[in-house]
Formats: sequence, structure tokens, C-alpha cells
Amino acid sequence: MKLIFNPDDSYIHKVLVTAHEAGVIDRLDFVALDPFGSETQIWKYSPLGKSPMLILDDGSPLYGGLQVCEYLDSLSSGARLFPQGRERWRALRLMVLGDAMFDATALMRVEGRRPRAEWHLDYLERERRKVLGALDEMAGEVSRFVGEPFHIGHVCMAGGISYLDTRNPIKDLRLFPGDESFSWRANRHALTAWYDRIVLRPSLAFKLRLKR
Ligand SMILES: N[C@@H](CCC(=O)N[C@@H](CS)C(=O)NCC(=O)O)C(=O)O
Repeated sequence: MKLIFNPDDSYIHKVLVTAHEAGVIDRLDFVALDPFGSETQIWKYSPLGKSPMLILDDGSPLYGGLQVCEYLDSLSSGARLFPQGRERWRALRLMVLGDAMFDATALMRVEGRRPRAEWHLDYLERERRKVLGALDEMAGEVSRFVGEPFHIGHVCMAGGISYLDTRNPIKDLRLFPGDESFSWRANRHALTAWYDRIVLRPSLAFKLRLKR
């Protein structure tokens, strides 16, 4: 299997975490591609121009990180990250919550690359609102995360938080007074404690050593 992705070990990558948890990380061939690189080859692989994606051994592609995660999890002979039964829907909701927070953070960064005078402020404020709302929802539910089996919702929330932790477009773009010192940790003590603990799990602490 070929994983097309944008390697950056400064934040947690949900596909790598899932591959590690499923015990299939050694079955992946890594193709590192930056979708925004000026000479990117990403379009050869996907009409969507996005990473991550997976190409199966028979050549068929899977688009999007969440689908790739579910496929990798299906190969696991151990505990599954995608629960079945009643627990599934809560895990999937938290999965989308964390992943959509990641997307909103990424979109703020992409828009923020334009000159300030060209920013679409209504768009940026909308994405900022999603980031903050997702964090508050996580903070409101975090007491349940601790006692439940590790699942894909935890992976994606930790991934979204770690991206915000390292990139922080709210702080960088300073749309509102106080944003210049924004930290997702402020007043979210239980979420901070959960995150600081979960990142010690081997699959999250794992750093890929890519042969270049
Ligand atoms: N939540 C999405 C995130 C995908 C994503 O935003 N990937 C970026 C990686 S830099 C990308 O390909 N951006 C290119 C674009 O949006 O056109 C997923 O897991 O598939």
C-alpha cells in the first residue's frame, strides 16, 4: 500500500497513529508530497489535489484521511479504533469534531498567507469560531474520554489539538483583541491534562523516520 501524505512530525498525524495502532505501519510505502508545492505531483494521484490518500496494492485509491484511517483499522487483528454498535456514533462524532477543527485551523492558515488587506474577514471569523467551538465541546466532554477505550475520536481530537498547538493561526492572525496571546490551554485544564497524557501513548508519540 502506498500512503501519499504531507509528512510533518511537528504535529500528530491521524493516519500514522491509526497505522501504528493497527500494526500495519510496516506495510506502508510512503510517498511524501506537499499539495501546495509549486511543482507538486499530487494531481497525478488525485483529482482533488489533497493528501492524505492511500493507493491499495491493486491500484485503487482511497481519498481522504478519515477513509484511509477506517481502511487501515479494518486490517487490524487487535482492538479496533472504529467501534461497532452504540459506541460507534459517539466515536465518529468526536472524530469529525477533531478533524473539522484541524480543517478549520488549516483553512485559516491558507487564507492568512494572503496579504492582510486581502483577507476575507467573514470567512476567517467563521473558521475561528469553529476552532473555538470544537475546543469548548471537547472540554465539556473530556471527563468521558478518560474511562473509555481508545478510539478514532481520540485520535482525531489529539490530531486537531496538536496542529493548533504548533500552528496557532488564531494567535498569528490576531482577528480580535486578545488573540495575540491565544492558547487553547487557557481555562481548559481538564482538556489540557487529557491531551498531555494521551500524547504519551506510543502511537501518538511515534515519529516516522522517512528515508529521503
Ligand atoms: N481532514 C482532511 C484534511 C486534508 C487536508 O486538508 N490536507 C491538506 C494537506 S496540506 C491538503 O491536501 N490541502 C490541499 C487543498 O486543500 O487543496 C483529511 O484528513 O483528509
